[in-house]
Amino acid sequence: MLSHLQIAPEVAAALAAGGPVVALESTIISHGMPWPRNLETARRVEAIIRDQGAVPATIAVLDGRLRVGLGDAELERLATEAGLAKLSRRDLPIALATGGSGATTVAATMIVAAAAGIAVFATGGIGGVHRGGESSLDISADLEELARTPVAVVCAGAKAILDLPRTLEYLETRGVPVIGFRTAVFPAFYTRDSGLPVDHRAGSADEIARIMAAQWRLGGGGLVVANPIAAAEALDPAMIDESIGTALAEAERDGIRGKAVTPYLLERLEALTGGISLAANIALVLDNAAVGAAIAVAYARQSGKAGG
Ligand code: PSU
Ligand code: MN
Repeated sequence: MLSHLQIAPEVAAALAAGGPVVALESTIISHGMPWPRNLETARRVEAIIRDQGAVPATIAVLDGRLRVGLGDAELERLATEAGLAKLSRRDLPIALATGGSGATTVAATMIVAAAAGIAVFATGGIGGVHRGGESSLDISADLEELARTPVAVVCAGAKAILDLPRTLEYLETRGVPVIGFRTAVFPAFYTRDSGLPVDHRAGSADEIARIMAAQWRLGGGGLVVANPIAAAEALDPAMIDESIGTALAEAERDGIRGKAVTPYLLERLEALTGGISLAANIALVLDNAAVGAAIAVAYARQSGKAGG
């Protein structure tokens, strides 16, 4: 796999110096948001991470290469190319061997980040157990990846298109710590409170960095760092619940299955809320980038001290 890894010079230099780097996924660009807000957001996320003193590393597979750190032309390609593949863990070997291209999900981004030596990854929301997952077995590969791959994933929880109680049960079973960043409850993406508790409320980036280090000294895998959407940007729960109900019914009616389910639901939700959900989505992604950068800075500082 390492022979397919192509790390941008700026990212490689930061990693070699033990400096802070934040990985970013590309499925959010190609399948999670519409043009042109997707490209605008991808650029703003990178700028916010730089402002906080860290180096952004957007991850994708381009022409059979695992790319870590993209230039503007590549971001634009991800934002505009029609029919770009969505790549999760099982799709990576095929893309590499056939010279394929695609956007990486949370799971695939974690794999590439870990291979490059990046400890922190910021995104919008993770995949999870879909509603009805107890019979369909539609459970995102993101959850298995969190169980095995040592990367901290900063997110605004998971969308309520999913079965959030079962998602958290699954993470507990697979030994994934779920840390609230200044919250004691798991956020539900567009809203701050799913009504479900997290394992621990962390008050600072430093505290999260210490938990990451302890997790990895224990030989553990990933961690979920749940950062709720800002109160001023959060959506009305009743409004978003209704749209989610409609989107789920449409997916059922249209017989959507497999990896098409999540992009379908995201697109329908955006349309059903008339763009309100997109504004919230962008706001929370930008905030997760800032928190991810703060954690990467804290982790790099602590690792530097620990390593002498
Ligand atoms: N949830 C969102 N926005 C997204 C995704 C999930 O709110 O863009 C994307 C992420 O890339 C995530 C993927 O890893 O969907 C999960 O897809 P699946 O359920 O097919 O594993
Ligand atoms: Mn699925």
